[in-house]
Parts: sequence; C-alpha cells; structure tokens
Amino acid sequence: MKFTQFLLKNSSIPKQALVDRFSKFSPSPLSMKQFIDFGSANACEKTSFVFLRQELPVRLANIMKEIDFLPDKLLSTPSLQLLQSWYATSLMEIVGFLEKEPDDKKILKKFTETLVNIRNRHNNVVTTMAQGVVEYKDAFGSDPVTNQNVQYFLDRFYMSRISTRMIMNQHSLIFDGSANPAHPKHIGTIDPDCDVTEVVKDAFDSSKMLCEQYYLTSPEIDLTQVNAKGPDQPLRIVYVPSHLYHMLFELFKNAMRATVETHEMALHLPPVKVRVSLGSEDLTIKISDRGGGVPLRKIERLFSYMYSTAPSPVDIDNSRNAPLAGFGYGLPISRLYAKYFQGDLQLYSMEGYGTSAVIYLKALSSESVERLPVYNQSAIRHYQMSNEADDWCMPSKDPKKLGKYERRS
Ligand code: P4A
Repeated sequence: MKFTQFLLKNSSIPKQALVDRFSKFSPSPLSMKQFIDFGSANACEKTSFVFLRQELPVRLANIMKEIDFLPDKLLSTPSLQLLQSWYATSLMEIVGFLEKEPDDKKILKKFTETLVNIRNRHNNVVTTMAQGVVEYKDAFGSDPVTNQNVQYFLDRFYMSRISTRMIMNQHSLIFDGSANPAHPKHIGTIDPDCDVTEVVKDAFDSSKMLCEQYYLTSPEIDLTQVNAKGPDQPLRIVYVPSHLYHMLFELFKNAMRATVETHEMALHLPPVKVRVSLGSEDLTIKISDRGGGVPLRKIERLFSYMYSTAPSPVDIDNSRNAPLAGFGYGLPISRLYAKYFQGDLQLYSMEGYGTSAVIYLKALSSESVERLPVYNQSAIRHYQMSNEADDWCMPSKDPKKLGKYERRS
C-alpha cells in the first residue's frame, strides 16, 4: 500500500502527516507558455489532472506550514480556526485523488467538480484573514515588528492563494468542455493577445462611473501609448486581463479620489495621465495624477495590511467615501498581482503635487513565470527573527539634539 493510501485509511493519523509530507516538496512555478500549452489543441486533461493532484497539495501544504508560525494569539481567533479548517479539508479532498485512475473519465469529472468546490470554499479567505488581523490589532495593538511580520506572511499567503486559484481556474475552465463565448481566443483566464490599452480604458471607465456617482464630477483621461516595435501598433502581451483590470481599477480609483478631493473648489480637474509603453523586456503603464501626493513616510502604509485594515465595521461613519476608498487591501493585493508574473507595482509621489503609479509587466511570455513562496529554512528564519533589534539607528527624539534653527511645532 502506498503511503498516501495508508494515511487516508487511517484517519487516526493526523492531517499534520499530510502537511508534513507535501510541504517537503517545493512548488513548481508555471510559465505563461506552459499555461497556454495546457489549454491548446493538444490539451490533455489527464496530464493536467496528474500535475494538479500533486501540485495543489504541495502549494497548500507549503503555506499551511507558514500559517503555523503566526502568533498563537492570532491563530486562536475564530477567523483563523475557520480558515485553517478550509485548508485542511481542501488538502484532504485533493489527496483523495492520488491513487485514482487518470484514464477514468468519471474520475476526471469528479476532480473538476472538486476544484470548483474548493474554489468556492475559499472565496472568503481574504476577508476572513483580514477579520483575524483586525481582531488581533484591536486586542494587542500594532507595533512596527508585528506589522513587518504580518506583511511578510500575508504577501506570501495571498500570493499562494492567487496561484492556487489560477491553476484551479485554468483546469476547470479549459476542461469543462465549453469555450468562452465572449472570448473564444482566451485560454482559461489568459488572453494570448491581451490589448493592454483596451483594459486601461475599461478600468478607467468603471472607475469614472463610481467617481461620478459619489463626487458628481470626475477627471478625464489623457492616454498615450508608445510601441518600440512600431508606432500606432496595439500593445499586446500574453496576460490575465482580469488581473490587469484589478490593478488598474485600484490605481484609477486612488488617482480620481486624490484629484477630486484636492481640487474640490476648482472648475476644471487636471486629467489623469496614462502612458503605456512596450519595450523588448517590459510593458510599463504609468498613471500620473495631480492629486496633491502623499509624503514618502506614508507611502509604505498604503501597502500595509495591518495599517490599512479598516477598523471594525461599527466604526465606519463616513460612508460617503467608502466606494472609492476600496476595502483597504487594494494596493497590496494589486502589487501581488503584478509580482505574480514577475512584474511589479510602485508608487512615486511628490507631496504637494501628485502621484505616479507604475505597473511593470513582462513583455515576453517566456519570462512571465509564476512567482511563488516556498516554505524552507530562510522562510522559517523570517518568522523567528522578529525580536531582534533593528540594524539602523533610530532618529533621536531628544529635544537637545534638534538643529540649531529648528523649533518643535
Ligand atoms: N494623494 N495621492 C494619493 C492619495 C492622496 C494617491 C490617496 C491623498 C491616499 C489614499 C487613498 C487614495 C488616494 C494617488 C494615487 C495612488 C495612490 C495614492 O495610486 O493619487 O486610498 C487609500
């Protein structure tokens, strides 16, 4: 009898044995080319099934190991208990397919159904985790060290989630037997000819509608595109349009909110300038507004899960601002989407003037490879380092050390 079969038949053996076993493997990142191949003419459901029934447990177990390193006070919250039960159940369900016959059509159908089930079970992972963080923050406060640890963990945790949902979606969309009628050329969630400028316009229009609804005004777009491969050619890359839309929508909401709120009294709003350029390596999108900007000291906070988690719902009274404010995790999750395929999202702000947000994506599908967290010794070291002193001096708050010409305000 194989080991997994043995584990499944002996329910007295804790699930922990499965987690221990699968966390010893490193996740295998897929490239855009591999995603496309799984969904092309010679698409083989059996190959995808055999890959996923091993890879999904590996990705789940790797991140479950890191969940175990969270502070006990966070792990013991009802939110985290619930969340851990979802992961354990899903892991067990997939492992149940390891000894199954890949040539049996019924097994393949059952597997796809299981994936859809798992995806739905995990729909509320982000809000449930956020709830846990809020409960922890309300009870124990938030110091810079805790903030840093939460940031390190959640970036890895949400990246893991983006990746498992991506590979589950690809399998269930490609092998459910029906093509996407609205987008016949798409391969699952991937558009092999994604026209970036089209997505920019869509995201801008949606954001503009929200902005009009709440401020009764909105800035225009000033869009320029540059294609190093030939002027006026559409800028196309292999990408997941929904991921790109998510990032752009978030950045446009921020740009519009800042623009409208700093020019409340003005008759004319400065437009949001968007520049898209395609080079040999990068596809870059820059969104510049004249919304007054954010001081450098506060930029990091815009990406912080801990500092941007909204207080418990009872504390929210300015509902007027809610729709354009997003629910707090907009920027950090958008940055993860950019990084997922080896890109990035950065903010450059000039306080007193405005902000530029830049999305970097890989222009070549051969370089668009999943960026995945792996549970290993250096990850463990991160969770254990928390209590050491910083290796940079703290600015002194001693009044005697104020500059000669400075006064405390
Ligand atoms: N100035 N600039 C931005 C914001 C302000 C800004 C802002 C006050 C802050 C928080 C927020 C939305 C906007 C911007 C573009 C960005 C990010 C921030 O991409 O103009 O909501 C959390």
